[in-house]
Amino acid sequence: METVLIKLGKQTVFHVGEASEVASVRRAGNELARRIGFDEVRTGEVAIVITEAATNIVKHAREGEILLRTLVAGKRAGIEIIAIDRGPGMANVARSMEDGNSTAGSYGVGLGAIGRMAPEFDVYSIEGQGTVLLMRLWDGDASVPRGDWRVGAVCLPLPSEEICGDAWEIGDDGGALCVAVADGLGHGPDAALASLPAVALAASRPELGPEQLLQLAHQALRGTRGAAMAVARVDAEAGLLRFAGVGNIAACVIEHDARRHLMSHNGIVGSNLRKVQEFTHPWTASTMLLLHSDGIATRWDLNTYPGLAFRHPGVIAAVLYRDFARQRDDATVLVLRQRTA
Ligand SMILES: [Mn+2]
Repeated sequence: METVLIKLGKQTVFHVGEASEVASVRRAGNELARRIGFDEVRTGEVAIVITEAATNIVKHAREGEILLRTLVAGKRAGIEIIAIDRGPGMANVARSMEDGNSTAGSYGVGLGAIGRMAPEFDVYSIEGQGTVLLMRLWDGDASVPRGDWRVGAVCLPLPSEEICGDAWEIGDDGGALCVAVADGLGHGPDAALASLPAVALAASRPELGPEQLLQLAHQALRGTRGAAMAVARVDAEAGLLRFAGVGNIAACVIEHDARRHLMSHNGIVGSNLRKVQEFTHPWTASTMLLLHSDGIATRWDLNTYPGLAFRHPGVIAAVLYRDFARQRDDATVLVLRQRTA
């Protein structure tokens, strides 16, 4: 049986702007790989992928970020590496990746190596706007665990904080997915004390609908600072999405180039729940669900990024984080769609 849902672990961010920072993110990747039981060969590949991606950033974009997290798919463990920069980008990614075509010292030299090491690799690059790379490496044989869903997420604390006050979770009740994003009031550890238990309910009680989950979270969060929270239930077989939100979590469904906003009511889960209202929306194999906290500005438009909607959801999340994070708050972007091929 194939794994339905690939679990994404907590993310860490590394600034990359000089050789010593390339070395520290490589060390962190090494430690992560060993901790989750990668063998020596795979650990070495993680180090090469991180080094190439980070070196590209330093050489061509001057600075950027690398995001690391662990992955779990059934009995298999993996590592996700996302590289983000606002550098010169590439005019033609496919051509840049062919080793024979990359001029010595160009971005493409590193990409060729990364493509050979990472069985899952996606790129979004626009000339003059920068590049986002997503790589996933897995333990065991060369096969790649394939879920029925493709999930991408960035969830990071504001730059001065260690602990993220935003949280997200996906639960699976065997038929439908239950997706929750919460933003604890303010930021830091006390915000996390509200957001973490709120989204944990999506994983522990995925069979509940959005409205019930918000009511349950409201009870669970009494005595905490409270949180903004949005819950979506996606039933692919029934072709239906149910949604309810309280407070400032932006949510929308994107179908081809049309974006439909999903409405939340004002209030604070845990202290002031005036109204919870469920909305429904048709769901098709090409629908994309996108949720983000208010650490991301709302003025983004996927249509201004040619081809981005076709990239891996993790690449989409990283591009929006790069270009719209407000920097003064924790930031979360969650993107979900069905695997079609
Ligand atoms: Mn916030």
